[in-house]
Amino acid sequence: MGKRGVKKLGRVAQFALLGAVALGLGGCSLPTFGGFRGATSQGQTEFKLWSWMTIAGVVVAVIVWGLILWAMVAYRRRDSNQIPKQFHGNLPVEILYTVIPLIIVGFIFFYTVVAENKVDALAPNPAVRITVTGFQWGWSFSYTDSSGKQLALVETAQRRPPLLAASPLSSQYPRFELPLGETTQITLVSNDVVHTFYVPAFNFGRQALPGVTNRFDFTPVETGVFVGHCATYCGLYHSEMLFSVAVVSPNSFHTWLNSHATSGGAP
Ligand SMILES: [Cu+2]
Repeated sequence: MGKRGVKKLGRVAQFALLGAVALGLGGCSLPTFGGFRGATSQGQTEFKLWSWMTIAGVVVAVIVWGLILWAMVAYRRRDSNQIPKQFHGNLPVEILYTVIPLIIVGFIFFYTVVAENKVDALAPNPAVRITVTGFQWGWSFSYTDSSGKQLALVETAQRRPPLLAASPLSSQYPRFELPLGETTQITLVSNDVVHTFYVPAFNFGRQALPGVTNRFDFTPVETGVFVGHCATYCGLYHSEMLFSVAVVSPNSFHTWLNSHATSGGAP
């Protein structure tokens, strides 16, 4: 590698570093790289992981593309009669390109485990408990107290669904509510086959498996109405397994809960 080559290489590294620093300093104005910022604290954790992994990927890509370009330009054929020096094997380089990816994968593994532990953490005393049941083809959202007694119920209208193909926000699909800033624990089950309860804006999806109970928490950090759908093909009307979730203030939430109280009454 000539002096000029080293200088050019230094410049490529500088660009990569500058890019990473600019993105880092951008803070909350980080581009989303096609992801959602996350309307729950769990979703935000997932978004952070996604962002840093994408930034790391971009940095690696810039370095790799830079090196390829540099090699193409610096070592292009100048003399049509000259054959490049022939050799094979380079132990230090081979060790380097084995060790660096191993370190990168180690980092990704570590931060993924940390993020998933946060996302999967269950609050000991959630403010709200909902049992979500997936069935062919719809959802039921049963609000319960800590003893499992049902307080309120929202569910897909019982019908052999003709294809509505309406927006998930349509009143023909169920909408359940969550209180802003409070933790809701979801108990997810399936009545028949495998479904996936998926809310893109929460950066969260989990399978509803027959015979298995999945539990997870949502702590919304943003009010709004967010669409959700089944994300595992589960039969003819899979595409009709739509719903929406509204995040509202705790006061409006309790008013809403009372208006949906099942006989026996909400608190
Ligand atoms: Cu489904």
